[in-house]
Amino acid sequence: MPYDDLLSIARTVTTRAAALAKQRRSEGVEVAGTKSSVVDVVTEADRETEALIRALLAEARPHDGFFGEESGAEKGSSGLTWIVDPIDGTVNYLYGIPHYAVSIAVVEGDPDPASWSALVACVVNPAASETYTATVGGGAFLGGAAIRVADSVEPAQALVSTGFAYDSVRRAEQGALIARLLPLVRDIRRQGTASLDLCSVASGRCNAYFERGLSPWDHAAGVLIAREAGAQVTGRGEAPPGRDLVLAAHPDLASSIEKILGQIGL
Ligand code: LIP
Repeated sequence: MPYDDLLSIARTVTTRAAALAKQRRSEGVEVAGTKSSVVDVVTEADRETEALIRALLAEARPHDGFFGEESGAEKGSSGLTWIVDPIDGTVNYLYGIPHYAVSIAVVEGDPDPASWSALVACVVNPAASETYTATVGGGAFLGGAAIRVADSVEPAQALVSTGFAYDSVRRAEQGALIARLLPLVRDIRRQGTASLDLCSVASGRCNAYFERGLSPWDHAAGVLIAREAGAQVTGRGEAPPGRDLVLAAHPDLASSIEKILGQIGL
């Protein structure tokens, strides 16, 4: 397969980083700083894990670019860029909730979700010993098993996952929207880790996921995994998924969910 080498590197690096994150979690985790708000935290483990990923990728793929949550971007010369969230689900990680992941994707083109082409993705939840992978055109996998989105359902039977911003004003708006959505669907899940939310749609554990305000590293890998599992993943309408909106669901359900979200004020 054309992307086997990249997939092997992605899996090895993500797995090693996830093992480090799990080890640090077992030793105890503290807040090392805050970013956009007092509840948008970073831990030393975030920084240490990204440094490990950066070093391993520099050794394996010295001419590729890098774009990580904690240490920013570095342009490469190969046309490929690694999009890295060293610990997605940082608040879960801080509290010891076993639902966080190392998320790594390699993309072709500019490191801009509006235009990049994702080639390979790997998301590892070390607490659950689960590894999701995908290559473009090669399908999506949980461990060695191929995964597919759940069959389409009516919105009233849809289990919908979402997430909220770190900004309290945005959260008030998002909470009001969820109050309007809740009676229109089966139920809501707020699991706290965008990459795993997208993997939940890919593996049929949720029928749909939507969130506004995500950073590129939050969704880069999960979008490819969900798409390769048969999900439609977009922004609004035909727009690509990005900071304005990420919406993932079975193609026959996605348009109904988007219509409902529009009717209730998304
Ligand atoms: C998180 C996302 C989650 C979102 C949180 C936060 P982080 O990323 O995975 O879906 O709801 O607000 O953005 O900050 O843990 O890397």
